[in-house]
Amino acid sequence: MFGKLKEKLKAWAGKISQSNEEESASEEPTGEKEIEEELKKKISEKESKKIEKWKKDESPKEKLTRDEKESVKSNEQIRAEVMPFPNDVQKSADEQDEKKEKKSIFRSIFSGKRVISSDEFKEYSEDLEMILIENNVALEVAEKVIAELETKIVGKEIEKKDLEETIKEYLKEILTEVLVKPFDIVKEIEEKKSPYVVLFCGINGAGKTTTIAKFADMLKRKKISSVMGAADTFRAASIEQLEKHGEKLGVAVISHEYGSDPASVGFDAVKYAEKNHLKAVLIDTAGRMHTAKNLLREMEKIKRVTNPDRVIFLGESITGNDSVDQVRAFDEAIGIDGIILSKADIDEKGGTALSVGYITKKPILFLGVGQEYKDLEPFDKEKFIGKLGFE
Ligand SMILES: Nc1nc2c(ncn2[C@@H]2O[C@H](COP(=O)(O)OP(=O)(O)O)[C@@H](O)[C@H]2O)c(=O)[nH]1
Ligand SMILES: [Mg+2]
Repeated sequence: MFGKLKEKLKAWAGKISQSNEEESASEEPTGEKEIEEELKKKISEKESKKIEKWKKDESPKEKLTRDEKESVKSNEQIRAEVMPFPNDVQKSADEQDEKKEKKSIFRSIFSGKRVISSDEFKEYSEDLEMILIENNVALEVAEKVIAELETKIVGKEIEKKDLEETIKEYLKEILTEVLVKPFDIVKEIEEKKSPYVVLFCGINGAGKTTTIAKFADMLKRKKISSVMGAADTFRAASIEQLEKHGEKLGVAVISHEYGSDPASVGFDAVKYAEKNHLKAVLIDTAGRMHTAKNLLREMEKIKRVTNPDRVIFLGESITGNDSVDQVRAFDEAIGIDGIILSKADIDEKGGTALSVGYITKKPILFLGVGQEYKDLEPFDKEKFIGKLGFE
């Protein structure tokens, strides 16, 4: 799961820190010329100190003579004191080794912190934006991530050796903030005295019917009773599909004929649960087209009639921007409380979760991770971010 985005983000963080390593290395006085400059600076400091001392001296004898001046300028001597390696570059292996050692001393003096400029960041952030967008992160979410990262790193002093880790840490923080913490729906069901109604919405093929069956199974394993309402009265075989799950799971299914009013199916399911003291009512719905006004109107009516405790949007994690458009349409029309993303098992990218979560500011509650009943995983923000490569 999500291997692609993980790899790309890792590589990106590595790239930006590597480039800084190269640039900062060129600032260190590692070359022959720079070392020479550094020596000159030290030599002239020594010289002026000596001259100052002589100037202070009252005895004329001791005054600075031409010869003495000459001797002061005998830089070779001072060079030997300050940095005893030869002026003429000898090519012998020993001398090369010695030089390397000297250079590394200089490097350790000059290494340390690094500041990333705004221009430098912009150059790399274009790459980051592409990586995010290619991996199903919606443009506005990618832009937000980049803007936040920019405020965190541009102009700040960061230890060079920690740069890659620091960037990764910041990205982790930002992505964690993008996602809303999920509420505990199972606990809510357990605690409610009357039947707890969950209305599932989403377009055809998103995985609603399968997920409702998984959900009923999960509740059953926790000894929580439920009933499923087959309120998708439109799609061929949808009622039979849910009834088959009901039989397998030993969970009751309320259904009417095809073409009947979905709201009345939902209503009957709630009545059935009240009468039989069941804890949860799980209502399946049709999802012809998320843009079709009549579907959304139909959903509004089901919502009004069944008065759900939670409306859950079902989206596919593999569809990226389509899921973003869908979740927005359903949220605007009926208001959703949470999200379940199916097919995470076949999603290499991972960006849809970030997008739908950020766009709606609603939590992702579960991920569908396969076609079996057990394949419904509670969504764990930290674990998800970890899977994106930020353990
Ligand atoms: N791999 C995988 N397939 C899934 C998952 N959830 C649902 N499906 C499959 O997606 C297809 C459509 O599911 P369905 O429940 O009928 O969608 P609905 O039209 O929204 O009710 C079916 O073939 C399911 O088996 C999942 O988490 N992983
Ligand atoms: Mg269905």
